[in-house]
Amino acid sequence: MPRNPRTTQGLHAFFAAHPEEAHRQFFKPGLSRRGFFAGAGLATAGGLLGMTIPHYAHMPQGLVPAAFADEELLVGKDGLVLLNDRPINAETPAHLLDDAVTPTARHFIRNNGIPPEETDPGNWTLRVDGLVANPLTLAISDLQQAFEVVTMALTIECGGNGRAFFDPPARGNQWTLGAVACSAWTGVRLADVLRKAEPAPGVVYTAHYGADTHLSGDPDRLPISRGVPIAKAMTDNVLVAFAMNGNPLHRQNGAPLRLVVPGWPGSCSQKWLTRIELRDQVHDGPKMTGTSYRVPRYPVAPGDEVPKEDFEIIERMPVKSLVTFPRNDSRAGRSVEVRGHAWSGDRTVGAVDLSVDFGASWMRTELDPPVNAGAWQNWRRTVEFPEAGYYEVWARATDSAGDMQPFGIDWNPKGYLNNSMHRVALRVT
Ligand SMILES: Nc1nc2c(c(=O)[nH]1)N[C@H]1C(S)=C(S)[C@@H](COP(=O)(O)O)O[C@H]1N2
Ligand SMILES: [Mo]
Repeated sequence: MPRNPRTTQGLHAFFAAHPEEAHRQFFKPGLSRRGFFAGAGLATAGGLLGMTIPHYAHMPQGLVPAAFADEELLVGKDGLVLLNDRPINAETPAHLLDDAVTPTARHFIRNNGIPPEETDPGNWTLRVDGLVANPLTLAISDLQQAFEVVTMALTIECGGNGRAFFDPPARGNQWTLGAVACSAWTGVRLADVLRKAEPAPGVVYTAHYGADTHLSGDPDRLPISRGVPIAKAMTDNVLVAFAMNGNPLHRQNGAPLRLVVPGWPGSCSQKWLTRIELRDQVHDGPKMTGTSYRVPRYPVAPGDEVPKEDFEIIERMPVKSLVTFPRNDSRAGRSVEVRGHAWSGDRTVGAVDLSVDFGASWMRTELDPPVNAGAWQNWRRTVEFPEAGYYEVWARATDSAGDMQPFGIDWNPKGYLNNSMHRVALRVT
């Protein structure tokens, strides 16, 4: 194998000798199509592309056409930007989050491991055990029969949404704005399920387990297992969900069963859910400890080293808003309806204000109440621009407790909780 395969030297030889590895090194996204294209002759490849490939003779065997690179990984998704293909992580551009309720095709994907292959809802069971008097093993049909089925619009935001704007940079997926969504989830209340299992006195925390596998392939390692304090788990907008926007869950969003814990880091919302354990201590599964989904308990200066024992678990997500129209760096006339969403974990948003003069003055938007607890709130305002030229639209939400979005980031080592204002560039003509 060439020592440094990331050069253009030897590409054809590398592909010929080690097609799988070559593909991983040269053209990461699209790896999963490799097998499909390997051995595809000119006619097949051309047929798939809908036209001939004039330089087919020079095309390495096994090379996935860039035209298809992200396609298979993001089947059923529309316009998502792939940040990583192993594990799959993809975010939604802000202007594609314009709908009041996020369509499944535009719900971001955040995977820590490899989703399960077997996701037949008829064969799925959820185990509820640990510190309970009445351990349960429930099929999805049992959940549907034993408990009230509810549908709620619920906001899921990744704790690392906005990490890309940290300076000095923070390691991890470089999410910009689009690791957030508010789909309509159908399922049963986690509280009802836990009550049936009869939690014993002394329960303090849940532990969530899913069927995805660790990137290492080691069956004894879990990619992620997080939990929440029992009081949060008993909140009546925490769902065990089997449908999303009226259809079965999308494979990448946890099919056939997942938790939806609105307002807290998305990592609490275990996908491919197989087990909930009740514990008499704070859960210590993978991604619960160390610096995962944790922030320093006190403000730190950018770049500061913080001792591990000074980190605490992130609970509610902070107040935030997103401008979904107009699209960043677009052109518009002198009158524009600016709109978007706002949310604040476990709270409601009291106001969203806009500035088009770099924060010198602010104007209030029309803000809807949440359709239910845990849903983001939609807002809009028609803005008249005094003359043609370059403007920036800044949006700033304030929540029911008076917390207001900052101009800049409160830096932390792992790049969590970035709720700084969204700025949208607009060229008024
Ligand atoms: N089993 C399992 N559940 C999981 C994850 C995962 O990797 N495996 N990722 C979590 C994280 S970090 C987030 S932000 C949300 C994202 O949900 P989504 O992919 O449906 O948008 O799922 C959470 N649930
Ligand atoms: Mo996340």
